[in-house]
Amino acid sequence: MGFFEKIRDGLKKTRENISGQITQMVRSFTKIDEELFEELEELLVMGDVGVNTSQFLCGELKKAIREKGITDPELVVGELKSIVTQMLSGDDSLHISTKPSVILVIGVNGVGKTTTIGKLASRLKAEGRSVLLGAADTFRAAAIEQLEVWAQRAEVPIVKHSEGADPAAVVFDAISAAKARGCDVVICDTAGRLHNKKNLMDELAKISRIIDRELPGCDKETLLVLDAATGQNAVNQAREFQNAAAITGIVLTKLDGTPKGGVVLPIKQELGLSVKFIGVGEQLDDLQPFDAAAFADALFDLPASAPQEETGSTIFEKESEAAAQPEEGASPVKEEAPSPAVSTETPEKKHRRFRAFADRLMDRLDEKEGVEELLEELSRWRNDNLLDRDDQRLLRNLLVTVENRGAGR
Ligand SMILES: Nc1nc2c(ncn2[C@@H]2O[C@H](COP(=O)(O)OP(=O)(O)OP(=O)(O)O)[C@@H](O)[C@H]2O)c(=O)[nH]1
Ligand SMILES: [Mg+2]
Repeated sequence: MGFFEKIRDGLKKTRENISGQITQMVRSFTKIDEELFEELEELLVMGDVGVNTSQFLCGELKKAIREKGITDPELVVGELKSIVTQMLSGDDSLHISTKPSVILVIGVNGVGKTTTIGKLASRLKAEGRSVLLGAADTFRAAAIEQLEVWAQRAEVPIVKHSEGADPAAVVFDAISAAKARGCDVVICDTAGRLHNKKNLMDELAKISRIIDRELPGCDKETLLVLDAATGQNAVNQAREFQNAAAITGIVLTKLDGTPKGGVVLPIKQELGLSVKFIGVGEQLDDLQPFDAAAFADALFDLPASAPQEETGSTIFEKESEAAAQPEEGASPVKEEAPSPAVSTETPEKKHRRFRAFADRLMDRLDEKEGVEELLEELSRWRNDNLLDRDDQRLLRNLLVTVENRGAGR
């Protein structure tokens, strides 16, 4: 699979969640008006873009549409795409030119730090750099063993101590070994315990002091790894880590399989941090350097430079067509094409549609089956501020029931 295909494939769910919904929404409008912008903002917020960034995007979009005199709603998505591309552009390359340079990989438990290090080592090695790993997550023995497995896969040396050792001492030894062997890059794993603990800050500060003392003036990258599937929570994690370390870039993992990839936008816009790599799978070659234009292309449709599909239409168009003309035997959920974003809907019709949804959800909860697929729709209803009072009460009950039965996220 090529570079574009990998990203496009990895962003499939996010694309369906954001641009798929937006395209469907703008098609229900015949002119560009305030209501369209309101619905757009709502869809962006639901696509994990965050309130502030969604407002910012809509503001920029309004400006562009006014300046260019655009009146056709179908052109809105293209404009949005260019604003997103511009917003995501910036310095996304690794600065590792001194020999050796150091990459510290930080982040909370389970976000994909160790996996990312394995993939990154393999990538840098393929580029002709000599890499050495430092197992500075000494919190548990399994962490060291896991990094060893990745070192073998990437075919790079590793420096390790035993469980419970001082992480800064591991970094010291890794730097000494890299100097002795003439390595280009040292990549250090770190423990992923709670990010708001003072001991983590102290540990990172101590590691930084060792690096500065042993390699004064070296290029140092501190990459914060965030799990895209945690959505807005990833933004909060980044905020807290910004207080603990001088982050130079983000690695956003697990973009494959989550519809929450829109979180890349607030990370850039609200925190001013560049995403340098994205993780789109668990294999050695599933780490991609971040490219704003390619990302926006994959998020909105096919890249202009990529070969066209056999039919000549884009995947994106195919998806929209499929949504417009449900196949025979398609699931009942799809046939109803639920979208609170139908601008011409009367309150009575909305009420009926919501009640039908509530019935369906209760049935699934009773059967303990297929609830997951309805959660997205539930969150759309939660953001619908046009429900009447009774429906709002029912919605609150539904949310509590979902929570109590452990069906929520
Ligand atoms: N699908 C997918 N899975 C990933 C990706 N990156 C990491 N994972 C998986 O996420 C899980 C956790 O990854 P680790 O690399 O162990 O995470 P960590 O941050 O080192 O975790 P701790 O050492 O426990 O703090 C593993 O099962 C990985 O295979 C990715 O981009 N996509
Ligand atoms: Mg780890």
